[in-house]
Amino acid sequence: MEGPLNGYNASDIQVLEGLEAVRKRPGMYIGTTGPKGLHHLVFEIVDNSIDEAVGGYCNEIETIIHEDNSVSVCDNGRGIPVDIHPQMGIPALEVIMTTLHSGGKFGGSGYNISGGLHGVGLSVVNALSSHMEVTVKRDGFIYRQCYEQGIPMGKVEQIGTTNEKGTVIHFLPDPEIFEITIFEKEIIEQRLRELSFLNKGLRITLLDEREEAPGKKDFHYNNGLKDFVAYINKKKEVINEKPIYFESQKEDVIVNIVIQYNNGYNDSIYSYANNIRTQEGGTHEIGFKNGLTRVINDFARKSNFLKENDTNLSGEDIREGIVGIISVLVKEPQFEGQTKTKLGNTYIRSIVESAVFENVEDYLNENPVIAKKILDKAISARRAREAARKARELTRRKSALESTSLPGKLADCSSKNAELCELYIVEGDSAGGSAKQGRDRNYQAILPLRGKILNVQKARLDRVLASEEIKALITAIGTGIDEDFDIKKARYHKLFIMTDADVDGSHIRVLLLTFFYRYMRQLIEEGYVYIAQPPLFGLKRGNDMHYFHKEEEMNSFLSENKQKWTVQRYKGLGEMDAEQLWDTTMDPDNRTILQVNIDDAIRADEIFSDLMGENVQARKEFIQENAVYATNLDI
Ligand code: 0RA
Repeated sequence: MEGPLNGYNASDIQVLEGLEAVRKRPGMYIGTTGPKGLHHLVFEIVDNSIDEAVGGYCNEIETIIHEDNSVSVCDNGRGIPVDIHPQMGIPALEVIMTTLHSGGKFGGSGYNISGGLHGVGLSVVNALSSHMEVTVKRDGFIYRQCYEQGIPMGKVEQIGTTNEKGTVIHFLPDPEIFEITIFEKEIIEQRLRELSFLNKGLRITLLDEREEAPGKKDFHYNNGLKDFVAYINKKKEVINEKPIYFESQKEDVIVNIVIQYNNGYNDSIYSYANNIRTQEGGTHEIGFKNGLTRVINDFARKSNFLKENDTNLSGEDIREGIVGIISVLVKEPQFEGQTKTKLGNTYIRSIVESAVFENVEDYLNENPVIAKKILDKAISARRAREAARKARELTRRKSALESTSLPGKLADCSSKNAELCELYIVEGDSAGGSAKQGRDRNYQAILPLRGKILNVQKARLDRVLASEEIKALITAIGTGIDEDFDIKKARYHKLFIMTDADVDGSHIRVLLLTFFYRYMRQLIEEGYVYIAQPPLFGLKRGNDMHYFHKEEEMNSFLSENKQKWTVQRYKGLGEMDAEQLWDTTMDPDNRTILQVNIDDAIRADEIFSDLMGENVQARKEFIQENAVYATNLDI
């Protein structure tokens, strides 16, 4: 075969055209060239190894982030085939690495794992890497091929012998393509942990060689989804210690489900199709919900919990406090929806629904004491929901009667153009006063909050709606909450949480974020929510004033400017006057703000349980490094 290094032939040209298309429009294949797209490369490679594991050919996957931010993924699967591809006349390995094969995949389990978000393959990662190297151990030999920007730098070579098997893929993302080429360990770790929960028995390891003292993290769960649910509920009080768990297979469809209730009020349903998180739900999730609602009502009637004249429990009542994980494997998954994370195959619904019905029914019959607890919870959820509905109707009627019933404490801005308007939610009346004086009243509104707001993690909606602080917040923002929420009604497109830089301030901030996350999530998803960053230190010399967010920054300034400065340390917003607050924290030209983004629901749940639960140490640790859920915008 004539390689690209020594003259082109027809298949080389095809390859080059394919790679060029990927490099020209990377967004089409991996979504973005930002951090999300960068990490997608790792997941794409890992997914191929996962596919080997799903097929039963591999039980170990090693991931390494190297010092130069290149990544290696190593598995003990069958190894990518190296025999000559009959049509292309070159080794299958080279075909797999360099061509955008659409449709049917080579080998694997038959459950196409990489059918997810973008459905790209190894060749896409290759095209977007400045350097890539694949090592295959197979049939007694070790083979290797290297590539630059997807182009082979020579043929597949036999470089040694071995009695092992497997594949190692090492790649360095191309800085010409990506805005940033630094991997975040936590993002990779999160996904690897999730994958190992979803594939029980599989061992996945992660080593970050950039760390000072690198240590291998090992994810290996022999109980799969049962371990997953225990992980999610680890800080919660559970109602059924022994989770409801089953695996079933009908036709080609493999269904794995776990259910465990906690004493909270949220429902947390995590669904997966072929190991891909189906954020937008789909037929498997609908089948799950239908099956569960049917079986619980059925059981409640048979056991005389619901009397003849009682209406059925609603799905929502039945799901209060539930953590449910649904994982299905489907031969030809159809992914739909805006982000292609909604499973579309219609026949899946009834398969999951009847599996849930049968298996949950058995569980309830075998565990009558737990069954009673679950029914009690659903019935009290129903009662609370009734009360909340009445409370909500009351607020609806009230706002219909007095249409300009904005809260008295709100100092609104004069502009009515919501896109330009900003709401500062400020801790305490005194800081609220400074903010009111310092603001630009054209587009900045101030809402002072007094003291702690209610912890919505621990209260049902009826109590949430009874809180004055929360009512003021809801009316000021204008969107309504929960089922009534409508982002188009937002009166401001930027909401700033401005609290003191102390533990109370952090706590209030987290309470507000929890409230937004539970009842106005779209505000967070659409990037409306920010955290204001007042400085912690000020240096003063005559009229010269410098502000700092970090002590180190102040110290390095001091060592470069060895005059005599008066140091001010701001413990609370109240210590700054109106002008200082404007200059440092509210003036769009000078302020530093953090945009809140929470894309991972499991991580978010974990964070909020840490923060809102009883674990004080976890809370402290989190507060000290709360940049985890915020992106520094430095505007
Ligand atoms: C094509 C065919 C076969 C395996 C693979 C690809 C394969 C790909 C990757 C990617 C990462 N690790 C991998 N492991 C295997 C099946 C070959 C056979 O039938 O032996």
